Amino acid sequence: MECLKINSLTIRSLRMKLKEPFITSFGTELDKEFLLLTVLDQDGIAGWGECVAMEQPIYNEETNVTAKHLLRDFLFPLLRGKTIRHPDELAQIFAPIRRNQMAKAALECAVWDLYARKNNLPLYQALGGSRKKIDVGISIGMQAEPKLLVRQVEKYVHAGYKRIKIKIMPGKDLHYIDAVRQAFPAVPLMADANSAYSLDDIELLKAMDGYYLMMIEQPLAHDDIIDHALLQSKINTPICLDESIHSYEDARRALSIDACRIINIKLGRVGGLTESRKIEQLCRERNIPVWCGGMLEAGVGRAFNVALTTLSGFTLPGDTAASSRYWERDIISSAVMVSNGEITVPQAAGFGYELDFEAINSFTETTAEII
Ligand code: OSB
Ligand code: MG
Repeated sequence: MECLKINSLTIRSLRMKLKEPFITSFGTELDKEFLLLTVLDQDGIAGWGECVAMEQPIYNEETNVTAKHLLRDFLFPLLRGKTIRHPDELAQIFAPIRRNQMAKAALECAVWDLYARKNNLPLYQALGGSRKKIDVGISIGMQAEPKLLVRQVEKYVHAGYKRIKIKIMPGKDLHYIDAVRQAFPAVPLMADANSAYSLDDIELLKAMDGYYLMMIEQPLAHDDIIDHALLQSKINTPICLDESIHSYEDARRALSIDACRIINIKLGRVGGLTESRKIEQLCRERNIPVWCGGMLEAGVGRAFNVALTTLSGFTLPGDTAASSRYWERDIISSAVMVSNGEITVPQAAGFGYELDFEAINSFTETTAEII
């Protein structure tokens, strides 16, 4: 395979309106602002990436503004003009820059896409994945009352989603879970707290054992694994870590103290596809199930999640729902579609979907070319 040399980066900033507000314990998202990246190599071939940082630093510390700063002033200057044989080399190239995983991941994904296109391979095959279809679940935001949540769950169960995730926080937890369980006694169900609890809530968290949840996601602090290990020793429900895992090393440490029994892998949170693959392999070797999390991605980011989920360690349905669940119109065509709770993995080279340039242009607020 010939080498890659990246000569330019274009950063578009897009804004897309969500069909419905998405409410979690950390805030309400009404629309989605994100960076769409295009790299060009020496032959003028393009690779695309989507940055999953949010507008505000409320899920992690990054924002679209910090990601753009890192990309323009630090990450792209390290990459520009370098001879790349394989996208795995980017981890070394970016190593001098601490953290800023979502900014790194966005550029790394663009290079993976380019690499796959140059090799005429669908991205999932370039990653070593083999599934032709992936199982998916859905993450439902908080609702004003339990009855409304049950109605939402009903809609998505009937649409075929294979696992239902609901968001919880203090004051909006047991009675919501109870209402869903009464209406759907057997549905694969889990709850995501986005770090809304502390060890003071241990009795309440123990009470969740009565609802045979598949897992509880990130109940305690975003930067903790010690308290999670203590909590896991006191409850039967498996803990799944999201916010606490930023790298392979974080995953290894968390598993070594039994701080979780499941890991949600978000490629943005861990710095890219290469790091995601390392975590997937570690977990597979230790019989720890993983699944692919989501950040309300538009089509390009969603396509990377589809490709990642084809790796064999992704044994649980993830949060990669259909484009139509979030957007009136996505930036790819066709959109990501879910049928019977499954997404058919696209076979075209690169991330596998066509870009809808008309849609991209209509959602673009600013464009910066960095050469
Ligand atoms: O905690 O998994 C989370 C969305 C934004 C930030 C954090 C999270 C989420 C979701 C939605 O749960 C997942 C999705 O549908 O993309
Ligand atoms: Mg989560």
